[in-house]
Amino acid sequence: MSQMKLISHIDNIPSTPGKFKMEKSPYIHRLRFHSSLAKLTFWSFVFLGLILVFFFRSTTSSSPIPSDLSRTYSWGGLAWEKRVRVSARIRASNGLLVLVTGAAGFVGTHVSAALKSRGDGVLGLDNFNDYYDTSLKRARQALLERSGVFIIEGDINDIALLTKLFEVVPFTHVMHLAAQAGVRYAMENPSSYVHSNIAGFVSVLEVCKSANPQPAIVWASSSSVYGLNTKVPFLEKDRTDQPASLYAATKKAGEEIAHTYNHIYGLSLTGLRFFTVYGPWGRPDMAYFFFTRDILRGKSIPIFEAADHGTVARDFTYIDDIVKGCLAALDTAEKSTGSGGKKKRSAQLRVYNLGNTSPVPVSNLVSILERLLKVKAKRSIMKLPRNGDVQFTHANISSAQRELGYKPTTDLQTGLKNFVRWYLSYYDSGNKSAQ
Ligand SMILES: NC(=O)c1ccc[n+]([C@@H]2O[C@H](COP(=O)([O-])OP(=O)(O)OC[C@H]3O[C@@H](n4cnc5c(N)ncnc54)[C@H](O)[C@@H]3O)[C@@H](O)[C@H]2O)c1
Ligand SMILES: *C1O[C@H](CO)[C@@H](O)[C@H](O)[C@H]1NC(C)=O
Ligand SMILES: *[C@@H]1O[C@H](CO)[C@@H](O)[C@H](O)[C@H]1NC(C)=O
Repeated sequence: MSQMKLISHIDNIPSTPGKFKMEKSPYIHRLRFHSSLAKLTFWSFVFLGLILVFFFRSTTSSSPIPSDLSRTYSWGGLAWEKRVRVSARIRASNGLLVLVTGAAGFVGTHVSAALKSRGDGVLGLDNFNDYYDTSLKRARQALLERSGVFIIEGDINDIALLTKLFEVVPFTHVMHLAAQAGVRYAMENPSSYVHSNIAGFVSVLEVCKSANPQPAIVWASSSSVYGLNTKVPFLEKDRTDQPASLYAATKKAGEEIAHTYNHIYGLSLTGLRFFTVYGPWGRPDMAYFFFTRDILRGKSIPIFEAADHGTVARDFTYIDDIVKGCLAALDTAEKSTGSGGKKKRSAQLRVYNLGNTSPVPVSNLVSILERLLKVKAKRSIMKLPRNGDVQFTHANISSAQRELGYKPTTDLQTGLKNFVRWYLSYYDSGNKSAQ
């Protein structure tokens, strides 16, 4: 590490040496001390060694943070490539060729199935990390397999794997949904957010920029980028510079990174700010999901309220509406304009809110669940902790409406009814081990 510091100190030497007090910096003394040729050679080797160590660490670790740091994936081979090709086969006359990252996830599964069923070629990618019950991810994988979608098991940070996939299939689109989600988990495992939402996104963009032809990319940002904003409804052009969680900060970083890759390499990029997505095959870490579980088990559920008994509300958006928005974003995406790492002209850069435009207080969500489950909830009212959750979200969706034809049609009652029906059949049909 001291080599790094040494170099940055050398960079900091001003061009007018008289103004620079050398005595103040111990590193400059060391520089003088080490200035013999032998010493320089020695430090060169140390430095080279460090570079090699970093290089190997970054190429061999394809570890799926959350918890299992040692896992690596095997991929490749003729049978594997054949499965990739079959999964990516287009059946509709003007079908797209889409790589879906995070395909074993909640939104990824629904989007993959919808693309496949309308005749697009679809290939999934997911690292099946254990942030939540992996058996649910496996069950979604089985569901997709039945409809002909193959999910590659691998990490979006694995550039060799991504490059290989683009060699086998000339994807026209990437639907990038792989991410570390969750607001509170960011305090437990901050590096998983950096790994998947920042480093992983950059890997995806690096490979897309080098692909020939470059694909258009649609990716999931989040309503959480609106952070502590109080002006509602949230509009795309509102400020997004006061995130309330590391999760939100990494999604905001993603939007800036998207701008850069669009600007330099001509990648067509569309960010979708999802607002609290719910529905069948949903995420067990989200309130509507674990409220359902805990109500059925007779456990008390925490209902947060803001200061002065303020209501906490969410703009809950049903999964089918989100899927329509994702497909419309793919269908309206213009081609990327770069090749060989250079852009030919400016490319499309978009960001849209995908919400439902009707925030519902969390206590109403619980009342709806009570009615659907026919069980009274044990409510325990608690202060909203200041660790990432914001008091309310509310989307202005007029630009998605105008440019994507996005129009949510499912209200919370109807959507939760579908969720509860799924939940009961998934966990109760000989399956009491709901997690
Ligand atoms: N569900 C929501 O309410 C909501 C709201 C706003 C934004 N989003 C965003 O939408 C996207 C999809 O969310 P979701 O609810 O389906 O979450 P999810 O956790 O169910 O799906 C994400 C999937 O990505 C995979 N993944 C994570 N890191 C990976 C990596 N490094 N390499 C490969 N795969 C990796 C996970 O295994 C998981 O299956 C995410 O980007 C999320 O941040 C979701
Ligand atoms: C039921 O849940 C368990 C554990 O969550 C899981 O292993 C299994 O795949 C599920 N079974 C079905 C039929 O969905
Ligand atoms: C949503 O934003 C548009 C501008 O894009 C504005 O005209 C409209 O009034 C907003 N809607 C609401 C409900 O604030």
